[in-house]
Amino acid sequence: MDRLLTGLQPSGALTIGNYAGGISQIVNYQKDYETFLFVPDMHAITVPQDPEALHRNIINAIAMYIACGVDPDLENMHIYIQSENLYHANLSWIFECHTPHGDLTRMHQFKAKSALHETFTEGLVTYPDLMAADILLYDAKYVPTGIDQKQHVELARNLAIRFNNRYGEIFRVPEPMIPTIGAKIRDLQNPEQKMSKSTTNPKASVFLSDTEKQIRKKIMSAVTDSDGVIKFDEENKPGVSNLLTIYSVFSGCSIEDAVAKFEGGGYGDLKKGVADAVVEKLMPVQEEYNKVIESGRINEILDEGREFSNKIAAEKYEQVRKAVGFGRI
Ligand code: ATP
Ligand code: LTN
Repeated sequence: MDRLLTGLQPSGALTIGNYAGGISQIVNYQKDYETFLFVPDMHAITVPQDPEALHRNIINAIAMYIACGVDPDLENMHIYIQSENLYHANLSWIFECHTPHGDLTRMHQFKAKSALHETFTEGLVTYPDLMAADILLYDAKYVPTGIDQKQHVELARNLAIRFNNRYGEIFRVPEPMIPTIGAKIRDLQNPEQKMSKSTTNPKASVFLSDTEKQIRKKIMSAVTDSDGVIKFDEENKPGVSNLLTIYSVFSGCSIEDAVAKFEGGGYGDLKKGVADAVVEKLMPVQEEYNKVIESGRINEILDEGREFSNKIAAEKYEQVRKAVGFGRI
């Protein structure tokens, strides 16, 4: 079975963007692949985190994956926490020593995040090397993500190719798996930007854990435009196109069907339709979430994931260690 691998940072509560770009793809493909789904807590500390909140976000993320339909009982599903597997950091260091600094500072995400603060950590620079280690340790074939992570997966591909050329065939070259609809859900208040879980504007992102009232309020106050026409045109009508995209992701219909359903009507009706679709999907997810938290199963799931991921990663790391000449023969 080929492998799928992805992670969603526990840097806050998960958003409908994280659902569209990451979780829903895992749910759709989990029966066809061996799946490695992990919480990249080491990535989260590239920007400051409150330790208590970080612990909580990690567990809540696992419960939310399962509530959204990730099936921990599948034999080929492995759910784990990045920091519980020390091989990620070890391989990341080796990758840092094989990556030109300029390749890292050229990354879109680095540029965007480093611009938000007066100073930034070295971890924010080397973040894609850690992400490459996350992926390449497991010979993943596909990496399901939103469009924002495509560049990082490309860096991982390049590292794999360069490493293989220099040291012999060690890594499988992974491919990004980007959804055709929902690869970039936009910020509701600033549709030029992607929706993000660590936003500071409380109206910008819909969280999977929001109440029905919050969801409706945020969607009804989404920024659109003033021409009053409902059509899909991401460049000229990003706000309206975003609403159509969210409708499509949450109702399961195509963009064309979404346009056909709402065209000719007002933006108010479109927003109400989008809010209904999101509420209809998320209310049962939230009920399931509470059940998962109460079930007390999360530790057992994570123990299995830690054991399994460490076993696979240890084998790959041993190959790398020998190849680069570390330690004793
Ligand atoms: P942060 O605000 O902390 O950077 P984030 O909301 O951008 O977080 P990540 O943890 O970086 O989320 O991303 C987890 C997964 O969700 C990745 O696969 C990413 O591509 C995807 N994703 C994030 N935001 C969106 C979005 N707005 N639309 C589609 N996919 C998204
Ligand atoms: N960088 C990703 C999270 C992430 C990831 C990964 C995704 C860390 N390691 C490996 C896919 C594969 C993000 O910020 N969304």
